[in-house]
Amino acid sequence: MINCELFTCDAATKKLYDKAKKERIDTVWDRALAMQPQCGFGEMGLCCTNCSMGPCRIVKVSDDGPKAGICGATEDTIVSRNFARAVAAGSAAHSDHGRDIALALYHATGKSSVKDEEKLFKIAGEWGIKVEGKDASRIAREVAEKALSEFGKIFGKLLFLKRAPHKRQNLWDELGVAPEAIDREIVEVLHSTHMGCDADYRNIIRQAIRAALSDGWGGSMIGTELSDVLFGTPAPRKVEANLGVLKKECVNIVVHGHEPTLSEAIVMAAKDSELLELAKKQGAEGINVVGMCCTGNEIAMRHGIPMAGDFFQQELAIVTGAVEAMIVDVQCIMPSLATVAKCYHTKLITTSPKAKVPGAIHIEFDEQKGLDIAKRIVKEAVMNFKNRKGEIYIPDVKSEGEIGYSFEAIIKILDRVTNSFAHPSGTVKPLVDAIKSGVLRGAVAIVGCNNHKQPHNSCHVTLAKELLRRDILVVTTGCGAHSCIKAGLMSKDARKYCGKGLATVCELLDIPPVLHLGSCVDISRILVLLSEVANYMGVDISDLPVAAAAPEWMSEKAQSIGLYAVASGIYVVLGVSPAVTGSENVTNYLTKDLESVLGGRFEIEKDPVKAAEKIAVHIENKRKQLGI
Ligand code: SF4
Ligand code: MSK
Repeated sequence: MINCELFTCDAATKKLYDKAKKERIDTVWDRALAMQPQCGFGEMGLCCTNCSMGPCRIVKVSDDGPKAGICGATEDTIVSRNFARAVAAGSAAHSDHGRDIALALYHATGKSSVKDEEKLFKIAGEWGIKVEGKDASRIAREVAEKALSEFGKIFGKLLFLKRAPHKRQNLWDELGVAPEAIDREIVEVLHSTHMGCDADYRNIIRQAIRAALSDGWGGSMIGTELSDVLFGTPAPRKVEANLGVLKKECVNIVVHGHEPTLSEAIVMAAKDSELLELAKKQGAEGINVVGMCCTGNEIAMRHGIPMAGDFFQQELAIVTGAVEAMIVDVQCIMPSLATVAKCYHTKLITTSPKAKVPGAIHIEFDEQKGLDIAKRIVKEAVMNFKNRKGEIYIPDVKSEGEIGYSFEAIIKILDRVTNSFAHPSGTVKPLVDAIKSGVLRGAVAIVGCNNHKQPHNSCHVTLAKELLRRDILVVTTGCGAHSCIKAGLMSKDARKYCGKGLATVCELLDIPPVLHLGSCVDISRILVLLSEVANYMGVDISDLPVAAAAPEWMSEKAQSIGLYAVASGIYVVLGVSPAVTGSENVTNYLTKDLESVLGGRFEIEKDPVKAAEKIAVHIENKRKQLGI
């Protein structure tokens, strides 16, 4: 059995892991232990299954054994192909999310279906869509059409690339990595890495970069921006977090996955008076909707719905015995949920034709009948309340934090300071001033998942605290955000972890030192913020004293994010190595050589304290180069 003291720093996780063991439920940690030792070929990226002559694997640990695949593919070719395919899959996931949001906007009718008209008009302006004489719903449809054409247009580059600093755009053009159509970039990775096609690792990574950029500056950005148009641009608000947000006396519904279309409808349905009445008739005090993983971020930011937990807590939510339904859509949904749910009364409800799980109930979601379907799903949960069995245990562990710092919200906060000094509003000037003066040394994005190869939550939290004490502001998304809010880092009280400079900035702006920017697709908000700062300073993103870190990442999406961040000029520290170490050339290319090409590079550092040290050195170097 696992000593969970060593595997997580989160109190609720420890308590529920103990319950799971008592009830003989296997969790992600138990399966990881059973998996040891993991395949060394796979871990180094040296196994190829791209054709049926394989699988082929390259032996590195001794002089004996194959040094090339049956077709003659070298370790460089095999490793880079595997990496590129992972990036393409990650880009596909984010981008398909973006496409679904664009489709939802396209089908949305009526004026009330647009929650942020200002953003709608802004995007329309950026994309050359005339707005005069048209109502919001017509403009929304035209914006949605244009967004949808970004996936398959025949000619021209992605429209959102224009948001990047000019120097960055020119560099992408020079290098031939400016993406054209999102689907095409992903298809080209799959084609060029097909058996007997591209064998040059640099060229394979070049195409992977195009696919990754089409995620960050394409699919993800469309996902974020059009979600804001449809559901509202987040603004700061307080929420509670961790599994202690479940309520014993209520019907508990956990919404888990990524796309806000489903979760928005569930949040609305749970307020329906008939369903509330029905819940009371079943003996419940009410209906308690909580969010998990990125869905948790989405509905927390827009509705103040509690953030129940991160990727590694999904099974444990069911282990409480208090969850009537776990409703999922796409991405990061462990298939094990069906097995765990069977041991309790929980109904696992899948909703996307792209993500069905054997053993789950499937109720397909359709945005056009969104509320009706959501009510049906919520009713399933309500009627399940009386079926609770066994011990109900909700750990009394939760924290509170401030979330919802969209780019627009940050600008509004900066305006408060700007206005008090009678400077022009709507700019990042106060932020730039703080960086230039050195009160703030720089900023780091801590993003990504959980991974059994790293202690759960503690890498995110340790890294964040190490940065804060060095006067480095932290922004966060995804499951990194869950870690930080659970550890209390999104409360104003967390200023106690900051150096003097950062504490002063936080006090002046009345913000916590770790800013929540949203879900995984919302890393595009960070790209927008960095571009704005770089443009204001007249430099490129790669010149800024900033970095990114994914200390506990696991998904293919994280590999795409990492690569688009590097290609945008950012130093990216990974706590878990991607499967590239089987090729010295590919590893060196990603962790060293790319810096001279793109201004960004990967660093692999498992230890969060050492990662913080490396990031601080990088930030100070950038400051020196800027002469500040
Ligand atoms: Fe082996 Fe080459 Fe086929 Fe890969 S593509 S499985 S290396 S023969
Ligand atoms: S949900 S991709 S585990 S951050 Fe976006 Fe969390 Fe990673 Fe999924």
